Amino acid sequence: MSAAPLDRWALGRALTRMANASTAERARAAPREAPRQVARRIGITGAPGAGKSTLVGHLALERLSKGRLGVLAVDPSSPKSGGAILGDRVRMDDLERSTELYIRSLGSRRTCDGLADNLPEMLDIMDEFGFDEVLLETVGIGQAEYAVRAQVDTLVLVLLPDSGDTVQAMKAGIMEMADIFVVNKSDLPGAQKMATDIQRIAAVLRPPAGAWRPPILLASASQPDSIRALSQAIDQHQAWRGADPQWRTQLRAQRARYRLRRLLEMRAAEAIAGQGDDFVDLPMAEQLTAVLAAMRAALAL
Ligand SMILES: Nc1nc2c(ncn2[C@@H]2O[C@H](COP(=O)(O)OP(=O)(O)OP(=O)(O)O)[C@@H](O)[C@H]2O)c(=O)[nH]1
Ligand SMILES: [Mg+2]
Repeated sequence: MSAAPLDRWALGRALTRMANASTAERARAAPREAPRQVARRIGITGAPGAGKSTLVGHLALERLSKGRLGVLAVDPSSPKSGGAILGDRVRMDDLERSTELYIRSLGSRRTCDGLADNLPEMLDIMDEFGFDEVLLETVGIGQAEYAVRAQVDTLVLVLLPDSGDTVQAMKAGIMEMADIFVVNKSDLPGAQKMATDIQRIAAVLRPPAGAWRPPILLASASQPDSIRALSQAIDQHQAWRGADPQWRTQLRAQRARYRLRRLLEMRAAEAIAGQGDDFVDLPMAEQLTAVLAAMRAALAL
């Protein structure tokens, strides 16, 4: 547990400032050394309306005893209140009583991968404020799973009972990325069939010996046992991860690369958009020179 009390006002301000930071400001904000404390990062992703917020709310109640807990919800639509973020089935008074819980909604703005623009930096801020764990809700819109993968230690993919076609469509890519599958709303028909479908696909993938084998769980907001089982699966995955001495170093390298790539992608998009009409008629080499010059200037390099 963190000793210093949580300064919500300072945290809120730091997150807001980072949410609105320009690319150049972000470049300056990159940490030079590893933070003293790194929060466990649990990603909860899945299709719109899969019940992610409701699940995150119940998980937050279940995991509050593990220390300072942050909930960040990347909301592609409008910013919502804390209550709406956590779905409509959780008793908010239980959560709000806690001084060690912080809930925040982040708009996904202009990014196409469904993550907030400055999410890596905002997660660093959570580390600085001594969080033990961060639950990150993102809407899975294809690329989102790839983007969120680099940001979290444990990725939970939330699926619905009645989406047999979706499993076919998502195929191996996303299946290989998730650490835990949850067939949510298992009070509705078709949950077991969905779980069996995932099992079949997972069996074909054949993970190498020693690899994590993602559990396939059924969950429902109305069944507290199912939330507890999910929470335990998260703990098991965290323990498995932590047993690998190389893991933290690899994770840090992976996140650093992702951060840089994202910074360059955003700046490149801005630099291209800022070129005049005659730009498209220039030879490619000149286009590149112009774009790189604009990027250098914007990043104040
Ligand atoms: N039957 C059933 N309905 C549920 C369950 N969990 C959530 N819901 C309902 O599903 C709807 C969507 O729930 P949310 O938790 O907001 O889903 P979400 O995935 O966060 O939605 P977005 O953030 O908008 O993508 C709500 O009407 C919930 O009441 C469940 O376990 N069973
Ligand atoms: Mg939600």
